[in-house]
Amino acid sequence: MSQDQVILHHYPQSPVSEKVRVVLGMKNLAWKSVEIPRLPPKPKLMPLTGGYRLTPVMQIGADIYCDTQCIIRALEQRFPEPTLFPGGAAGMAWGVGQWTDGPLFQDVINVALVEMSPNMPAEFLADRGPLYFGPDFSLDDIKAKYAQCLANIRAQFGWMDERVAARAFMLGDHPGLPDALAYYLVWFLSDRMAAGDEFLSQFRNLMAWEQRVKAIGHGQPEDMSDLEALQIASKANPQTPEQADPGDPLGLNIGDQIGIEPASGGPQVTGRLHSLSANHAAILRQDDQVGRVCVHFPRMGYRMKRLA
Ligand SMILES: N[C@@H](CCC(=O)N[C@@H](CS)C(=O)NCC(=O)O)C(=O)O
Repeated sequence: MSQDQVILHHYPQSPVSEKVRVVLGMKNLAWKSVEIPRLPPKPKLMPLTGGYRLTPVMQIGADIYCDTQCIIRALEQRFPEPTLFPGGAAGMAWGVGQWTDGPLFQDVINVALVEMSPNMPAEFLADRGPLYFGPDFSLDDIKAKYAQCLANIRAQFGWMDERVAARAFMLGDHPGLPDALAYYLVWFLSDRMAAGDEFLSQFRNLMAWEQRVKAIGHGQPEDMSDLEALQIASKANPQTPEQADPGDPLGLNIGDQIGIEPASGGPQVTGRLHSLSANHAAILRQDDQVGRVCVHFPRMGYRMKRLA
């Protein structure tokens, strides 16, 4: 198996994973698909991530990429053509994700959870409610916000609709990162909202664009078992070179024992700092089952601190 073999740990219903699946399609990559549980515990994933529980996770040998920001950045670096930034759109295009994955996602997840709640298993709501709305989550509170969230979505989907009125894709003639960032939320809402088709029908340009993005597909996925993925990690060595970040505002140094976790909360992953930059942090950790792995995170949206 090639050293560059991309393995995506995800599940079909995961909207955030759909963002990455579309990027894999844009780059027409062959990749391995490992289906993970929708709820913790995720015993075949934890040896790879060291505790990070969100979906999706990408694995390339013994390098493990957490969070779609980090996954997509790594895909663009390893497989630069076709680029996710046609027309030289690199840089601020990443900022679009701070809107779509932030306030827009929050509105969409509110509507989606309310829509799903009548048929949702209690343990799913008990997990996702606090995950997205904090420890004081109550279904009544998010029901009370439903109409306001839908009004917010109408405004924001309207901006996207306007953007593709005279363009095939968000950046022009070719698909790019902003398409993936927008598409997964349209996909999510249309899948989870009972009257989704009716709501979305007001965005005529966006609906035509949705079909164009859908037609790109997901590249060439092939199923792989979780055990095989673990075996691959245990036989491989991390390929990431050591890289210091002399300008790091936190003053972190290579070799420091650090803890890293999503700013929204979640289990801390610990290890020795191995590679650091403005956008990326990678730690080395030793796992009983898979041996030495390098776990990568984005810096935006994550808290890091020196432990010793
Ligand atoms: N910032 C993360 C968010 C990931 C996220 O919230 N994923 C959802 C699935 S769509 C999730 O992890 N849900 C809980 C789970 O799968 O256990 C990313 O971009 O990867």
